[in-house]
Amino acid sequence: MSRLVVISNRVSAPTGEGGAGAQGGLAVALGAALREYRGLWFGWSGHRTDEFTGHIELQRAHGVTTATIDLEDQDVDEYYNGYANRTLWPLFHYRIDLAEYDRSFDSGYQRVNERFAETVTPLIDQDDLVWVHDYHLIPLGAELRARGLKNRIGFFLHIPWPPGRLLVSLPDHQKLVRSLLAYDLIGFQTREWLEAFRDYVVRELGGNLDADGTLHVGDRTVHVAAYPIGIDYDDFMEASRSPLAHQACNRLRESAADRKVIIGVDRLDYSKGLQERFTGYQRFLENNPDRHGELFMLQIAPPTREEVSTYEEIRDNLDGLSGRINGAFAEIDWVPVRYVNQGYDRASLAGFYRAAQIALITPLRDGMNLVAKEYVAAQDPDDPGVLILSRFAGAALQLKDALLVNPYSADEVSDAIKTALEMPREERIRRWRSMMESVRDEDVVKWRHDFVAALEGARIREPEPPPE
Ligand code: GDG
Repeated sequence: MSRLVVISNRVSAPTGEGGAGAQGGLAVALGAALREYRGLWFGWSGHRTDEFTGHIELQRAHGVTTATIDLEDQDVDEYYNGYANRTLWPLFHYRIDLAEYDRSFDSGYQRVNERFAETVTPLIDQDDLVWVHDYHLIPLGAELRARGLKNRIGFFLHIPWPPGRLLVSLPDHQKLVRSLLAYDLIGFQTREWLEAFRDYVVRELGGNLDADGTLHVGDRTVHVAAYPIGIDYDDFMEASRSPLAHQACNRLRESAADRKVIIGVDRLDYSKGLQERFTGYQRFLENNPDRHGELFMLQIAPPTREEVSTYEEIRDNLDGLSGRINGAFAEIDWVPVRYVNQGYDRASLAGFYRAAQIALITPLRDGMNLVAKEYVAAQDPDDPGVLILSRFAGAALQLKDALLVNPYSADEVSDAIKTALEMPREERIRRWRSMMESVRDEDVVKWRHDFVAALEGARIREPEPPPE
């Protein structure tokens, strides 16, 4: 079996059960993938240094070797807080209004990708499979090729791929997309993002598409496909049966005192549609005064990317909005919104999910959304809760038995809350069973097996002829 080298922006050292550190969806998914393979995981340590040295910190924990490098301040500002999170993240989530274009971001992004390539190349053996993750590292494959790597290299995009009409607003968009053609395999979360990518390559780069979905552009052949990511089902089920999960479930149930709980768990990010969600809930309270006191909303939203100003703004807005809703509707013995800005360990989250009769997960755009799948997995089979899910999350294509809503419509969100509250138990069970089947069968193990098998099968690059 080939060794697997995973390269992503950040490396979170795999923790034991319920690791509070592994908060991002990517970290959760990759920790699981690497435990099984004799994996090496390379990326940024998250630390800053005065001057880039290329020093690699190697560690072995829980069966995974991690190799990390520190980055300079300027790298972090231009690459991570700049091009990745001020330019690509908003653009790829269809928010061209928030995307910032700045040449220094562009050059910082390129420089860090070169630094990654330069440092990781000596760690890669001839037979290794290389799997690069996400929008931070799009040009990395091309940089590895430029350093002579002939290995099979795959790329997986965890976030949406935007429609061509939006992508062309990115200066040098062709250069960025062309760099992707250095990979042997490119994976997307859903068919929708896959098709948007193919359309772009055909229209803008003059590519041709085979009947089996292979793309040809000039002398390059690239396999492209959708691999929907799932949760680490077995691991999550174990966490959800732990004493910590039971304690958390009881704690929430006791504090709810027979009131129904509507739960939301999201990184504090504008793509997650939190303001729209609060507004939808507010509409529900306005339309249904008879139901006040019967329920409350628990929104858990740990802050992220605090160095990017849009994230500060969303935090201020949500503080204001939750305060206004509580100010307008609270009674001396009832508060309609519990808004919590801290993270919890995974087992506790599982307990909270189980105690909640409704999950309200309404991203405006989301590559997949693992919280929706975790909520389903945590339910009591005899008395499951109802999942209200945005139709713009990748997960909506699999969880078709959720109550699917347009997150921009406060009325639809409000109606869905009412429907969920009134849904008979038989219907809840029927919907839950069908969703649970997909969560169980299309889990992270299947995701990584499918991707790695496709990468193993991807064309082995012909050795270049020796120089004349
Ligand atoms: C990106 C894409 C795609 C959240 N709060 C806490 C916590 N979490 C965990 C959740 C879940 C994960 O973080 C979030 O995953 P999502 O998929 O919902 O969202 P992103 O972070 O935006 O992830 C997304 C994903 O990559 C994977 O490909 O699905 O579309 O945007 O697992 O449970 N975990 C802990 N404490 C918290 O407070 N421990």
